[in-house]
Amino acid sequence: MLTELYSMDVAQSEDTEQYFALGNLVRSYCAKNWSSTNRLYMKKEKKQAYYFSMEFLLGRMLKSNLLNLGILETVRGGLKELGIDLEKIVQIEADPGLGNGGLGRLAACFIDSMATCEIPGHGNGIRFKYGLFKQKFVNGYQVELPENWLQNGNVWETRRMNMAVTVSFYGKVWLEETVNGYMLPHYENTERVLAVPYDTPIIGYGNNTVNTLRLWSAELPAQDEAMDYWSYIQRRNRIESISEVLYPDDSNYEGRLLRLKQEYFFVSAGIQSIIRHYKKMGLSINHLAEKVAIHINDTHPALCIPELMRLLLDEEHLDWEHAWNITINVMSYTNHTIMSEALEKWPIDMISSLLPRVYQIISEIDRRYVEKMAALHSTGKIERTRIIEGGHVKMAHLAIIGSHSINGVAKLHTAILKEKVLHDFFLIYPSRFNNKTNGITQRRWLMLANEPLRELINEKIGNDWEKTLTELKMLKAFRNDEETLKELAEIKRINKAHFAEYVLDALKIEVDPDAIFDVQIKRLHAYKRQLLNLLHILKLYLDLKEDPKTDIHPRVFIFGAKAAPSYTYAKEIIKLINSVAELINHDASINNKLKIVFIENYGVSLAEKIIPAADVSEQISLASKEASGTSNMKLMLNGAVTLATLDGANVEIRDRVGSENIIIFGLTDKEVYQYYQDGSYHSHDYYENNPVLQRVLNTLIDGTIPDAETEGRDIFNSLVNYGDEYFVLRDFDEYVAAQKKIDKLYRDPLTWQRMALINIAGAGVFSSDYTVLQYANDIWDVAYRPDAGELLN
Ligand code: NBY
Repeated sequence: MLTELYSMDVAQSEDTEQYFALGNLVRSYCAKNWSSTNRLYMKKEKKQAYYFSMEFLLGRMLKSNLLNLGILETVRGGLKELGIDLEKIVQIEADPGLGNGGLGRLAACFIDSMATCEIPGHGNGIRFKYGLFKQKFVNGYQVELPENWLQNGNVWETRRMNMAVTVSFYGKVWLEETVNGYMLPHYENTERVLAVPYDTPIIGYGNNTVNTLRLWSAELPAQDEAMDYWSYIQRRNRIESISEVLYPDDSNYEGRLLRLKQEYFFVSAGIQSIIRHYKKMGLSINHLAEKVAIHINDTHPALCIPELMRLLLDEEHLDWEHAWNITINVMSYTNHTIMSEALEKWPIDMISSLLPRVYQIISEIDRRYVEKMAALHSTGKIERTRIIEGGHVKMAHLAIIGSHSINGVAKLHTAILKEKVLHDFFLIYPSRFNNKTNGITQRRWLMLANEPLRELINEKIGNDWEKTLTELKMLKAFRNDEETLKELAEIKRINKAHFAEYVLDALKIEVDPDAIFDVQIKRLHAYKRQLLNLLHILKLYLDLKEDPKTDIHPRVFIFGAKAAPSYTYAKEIIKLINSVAELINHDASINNKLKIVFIENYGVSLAEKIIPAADVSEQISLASKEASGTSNMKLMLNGAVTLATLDGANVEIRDRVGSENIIIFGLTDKEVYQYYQDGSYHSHDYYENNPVLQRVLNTLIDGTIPDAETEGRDIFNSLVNYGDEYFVLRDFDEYVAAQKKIDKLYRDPLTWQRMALINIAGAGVFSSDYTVLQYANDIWDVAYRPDAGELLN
C-alpha cells in the first residue's frame, strides 16, 4: 500500500504516510462487508432507520475500526515487527470534531452501537469543512482557532457524485391544478444547491455488518446558464458556505439564516436520497413507513417533517391525510434539553422567504392541528402548543406534532418533560412520550481507552461483557477480594502516571499521580456549575493559607471545557479558573497539595486520555438542568467515583451502585421547582450569613486572584447581587461537605477501590448497545441481532 500510494517502502516512510497507508488498507479490508451489508438490506427489503443529526462527534477512527474488525492486535504486532509503533501513527489522524458536546457524541456512540447490534441504521448529517473550533488559552483567555480537519484528506470517506441531489432555496412558489386534479407547485427563481454525499463505513464489532454515515457537502451545480465570472465566484462561495462550519453553540439558540439553511440542506438531501433508495426496491410509496424510520436528533432536523410531506404531496401526489399518516409513522424525535433558551424558533419571515413551499406546508400542518384540537382541548392549551405563534415557527412543537414518538434521555429528564416543560403536549399525546436513557459505547470508552482495565476485567470474569456490558455485574463478586482491589488501584495509578506525563509535556505542570484526580469535563455552561467546583477549590486554598498543616489529601483538579464564542459569562469563568490556577499552582506554600489543570482544547481524543485517569467524576449541575449527561457514564465505567447532584442520569447511576457508592449532595429538582414557585431564593442572604462562603466570594473582588479583576467582579455580582440563577451559593455548604467525604474515603484505599469496582460493575446498563436496541424495538421497529434480545429484558 505504501508503494501504491507514495512509491516508497517502509524504511523511507514517515508517520503520515504510514497512517494513510494503513487507513487505506483498513478501508479496503471492510469494503466487501460494506457492499454486502447494503446488498443484504436491499434484497431482504429490511426496514432502515436513519439517524438525522446536525452533529456526529466521531473522534479518531483508526483504532476503533481495527478493534471492530477484530484485527487490532494482529496489526499492532505486524507493525511492531516493522519497527512501527501503532500508538504513534494513530495520532496522525485528525480528530473530526463535527459536534459540540454530548448530543454529537451520543450520535457517534449510537451509530457504532447500531452496527454492532446489527441494526439496519445509518447516520445522516453535514460534512462540515470546519469542525468545532480549536481552543487555545492566551493569557488565560479562550481564543478560537479554525479546525481544518480535512486539510490532509480523510481516508474513511467516499465521495459519491452519482448520488448527489439538488436542494432548492428561495424563489416564488404557487400552486396550480393539473389535469388529474392535483394541486402542484410551480417554482420561479429558486437557488439550487448540489448536495454531494460523502459516505463513511460504520463497522460493527465482531460481525460482518457495515452501515453508513452519510455526510452532505454543498456545492455549486453544473452551470447551465452563462454567467458573469465574478457572480459565479460569489454564488459558489455563498453555496459552499452552507457546509463550511459547525455552529459552536451548545445550549443557546441563535436564529441565524445560515443555520436554517444548514438544517434544511441536510434534511432535504437526506430524505430525497432515502426515497430514491426506497423506490429502487420497486416498492409503492404507500408502504414507506413499513420500510423507513427517520429519527430527529433534537429539533435541528425537525424540517424532516414538512420536507417529507412536500415530497409525498408534490412529487408522489399523495393526498394530505395519507401523506400525514405516513410522515407521523416514519418520524420520531429526541429532546435533549429543558432549557428554554435552547429551544429553536424561527421567524416566519425568514422561513417563508428561504423555504416558501416548506412554509406553506408548515402553515397547513399548524392550521389542521388547531382545527382538529378545537373540539378536544381548551383554546389556551391549543395556543400554547401550536406550531406558529408570536411570529415564529416553534421547532419543538413541529417535531412533537409530526412524530409518533417523543423521548427524553434519562428517566428524570423524561419525567420533567411530561410534568413540566411539555406537560400540555403530554396531555394531548400521552402515548407518544417515552424514555430512552442515554448510553456510551464500551468499545471506545473502555476497550480502547483503558486497555489495562480491559485486561484485568477479562482475567477476572472473561470477556462476555465486551458484547453484553451488563455482564460487568460479575465483578461484584470481587468486592471484598483485596488482591483484585489492589490490582484495580495499580491500573488507576498507571493511567494517572500516564496522564501526568501528558500534563507535564503539554502544560508544563507537574502533578503527583498519588494525588486525587478530580475531573470535570464538559462544555462550559453556567448550569453545569464549574463555578461551584472553583469556589470549593478557593476554600481549600484559603484553608491551607491559614493553616498550612490543614489535613487534606493532595488533589489535582482537572477541567476540560470549551465555551461558545459568544457566551461571555462562560468565557469569563474560563479566565477566572485559569487565573486561580496561576495563583495556586505557583504558590510554594501550598506545597503541591492543590493543583489545577485546565486542559486546552478538550475533545474526544483528550477525553480518552483523561477518563481512565480519573478518581472523582464531577456531575454537579443544578438539579433538573442536565438532561442526562454521558461523561458521568464514561467516568464510572473507568472506575471513577461520582460526586453528583440528583440530576439527569446521575439518579440512575445511584440506583445502580447504591447510595454508599456515590456521593450525592444539593437541591433536588423538586426543591428547585419549589424555589421557582415561591421565589424565595435570595443568594445575597447566603453571602451575608455564611462567613466561610463570604470569605471565599470576597477573593473574587479583593485582589487575591491575579489578573482577573473584571471577571472576578462580574462573577461575584452574578452570584451575590444578580440572583445566582443556578443556586451555586445554596449548594455550596453541601458540596464542601461532600468533598470532605471524598477526601476521607480516598484515604482508605480498600474502601475507595471497592467503590470504584462497584461503579464499574454497575455501569453495564449504560451501554449504548442497550440504548439503541430499545430505540430499535420500541420506536423504529427495525430488526436487530437475534441474540441481543436478552439485553432488552
Ligand atoms: O445532550 C446534551 C445535554 O446537555 C446532555 O445532558 C445530554 O447527555 C446530551 C445527550 O443527550 N446536549 C447537547 O450536547 N446539546 C448540544 O450540543 C447542542 C448543540 C447545538 C444546539 C443546541 C444544543 N443548537 O441549538 O445549535
